Amino acid sequence: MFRKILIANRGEVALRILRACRELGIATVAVHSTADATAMHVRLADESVCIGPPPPTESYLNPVAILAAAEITGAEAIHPGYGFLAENADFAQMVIEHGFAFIGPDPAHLRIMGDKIQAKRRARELGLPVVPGTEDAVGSEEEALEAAERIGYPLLIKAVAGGGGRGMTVVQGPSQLREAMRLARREAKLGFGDERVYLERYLERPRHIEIQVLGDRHGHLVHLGERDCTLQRRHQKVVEEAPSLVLSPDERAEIGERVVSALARLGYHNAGTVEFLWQDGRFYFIEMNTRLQVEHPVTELVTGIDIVREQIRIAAGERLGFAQKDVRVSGHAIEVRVTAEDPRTLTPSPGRVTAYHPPGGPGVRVDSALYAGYTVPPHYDSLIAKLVVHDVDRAMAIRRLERALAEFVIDGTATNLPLLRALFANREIREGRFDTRWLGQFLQNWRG
Ligand code: MV4
Repeated sequence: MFRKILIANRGEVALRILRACRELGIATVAVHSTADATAMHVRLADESVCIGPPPPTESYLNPVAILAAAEITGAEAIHPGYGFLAENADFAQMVIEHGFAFIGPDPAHLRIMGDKIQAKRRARELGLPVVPGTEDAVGSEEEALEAAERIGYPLLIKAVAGGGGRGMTVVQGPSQLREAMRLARREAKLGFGDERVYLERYLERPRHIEIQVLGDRHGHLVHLGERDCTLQRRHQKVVEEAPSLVLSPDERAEIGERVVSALARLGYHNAGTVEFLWQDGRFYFIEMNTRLQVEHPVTELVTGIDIVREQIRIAAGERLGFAQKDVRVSGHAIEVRVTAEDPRTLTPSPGRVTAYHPPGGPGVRVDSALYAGYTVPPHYDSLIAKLVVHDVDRAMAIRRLERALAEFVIDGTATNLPLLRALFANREIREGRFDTRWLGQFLQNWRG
């Protein structure tokens, strides 16, 4: 096992990794920008190194500064967390070439899944269901019209270089296609510097369901069931839960087995998540995340498996200590993302936190790096806390979540707590009747 790990991240995820290290008896190195000198992850780590000024490109996204910090502190491994350099194949390769362990998958797997078209092609070759569409970028408008006849309408024109919901154009019928192609290519060129686009069947009311996997370096893979992350706003997840209301145990086992067998053929190891759109009983692969995810606690609560601990053990070459038959999903877990932003305008609201009182009690977990007196810096993501609850079933989990949301006090900075409270008072949310467009529509009418 490693003796010392450098954590190449900040905020709540840096604390999450730090906690896993401490429980494994591993010393920790925090890195931080000058804006984060008083941050909680710096306070809790055994050692810390300042790696640069506030802009991420000059600190948390600077591979040379991070490798230098690992070198001078004698760290043996680097955990990238999520965001920043977590899925950067070049960084992972540099880490390994400099003699450190990268706590994540192979750089080759980061590379494949980082390219949307290649990822989709690979997923199909590996036997995963994908959205019907073109296999490559489409060149001419004629080619697009021909492909569209095969795919059917409505369809989506997606920018090859897009992602996170950017660069998507809906086309209702053949009469709109030529004009939409011209527009989409122009926008893709302007927005991403790459005009290539491809076509996909448009799913109108999907749910977002993702499968969590863990695999060791000895070819042993398991899935930990799904998370339903359908409630998103501008492609940012707001609520995540497990299990999904729409899957039966048989359907869960079936998609899980398909994902495990696909990733086993790929030789994948460490933690990973395969994202699907789900509509009318069918799964359609959209992408794979080759990292720890923000919403991993939901899975930890229903399975009892510590995903970060397993990531570290796997990177150290240890074997998974359990088999698929040992994984049981029990009860129901819900996570909500608390952000420092005005929920009506979405404007970030950095500033000094004057009072901080997180909820507690049975079945309540708060992952946060906040403390009273802390000033939320303006340079980074607005996520300031994740509130995660676990209870025997969904109805009780919602009651517990409402109770916890009522206890939660964050003063000094605007947060989306009022929005989260309103959300769970809504009947359709309580009954689980929503799709990926639901939250956007709710917010158009919500005035706090
Ligand atoms: C789609 C889709 C419908 N049909 N693809 C948005 C983010 C990107 N990863 C995939 N996205 C979508 N792709 C087809 N063929 C609808 C979405 C989508 C969406 C997906 C997941 C969660 C929220 C969403 C909100 C709007 C659109």
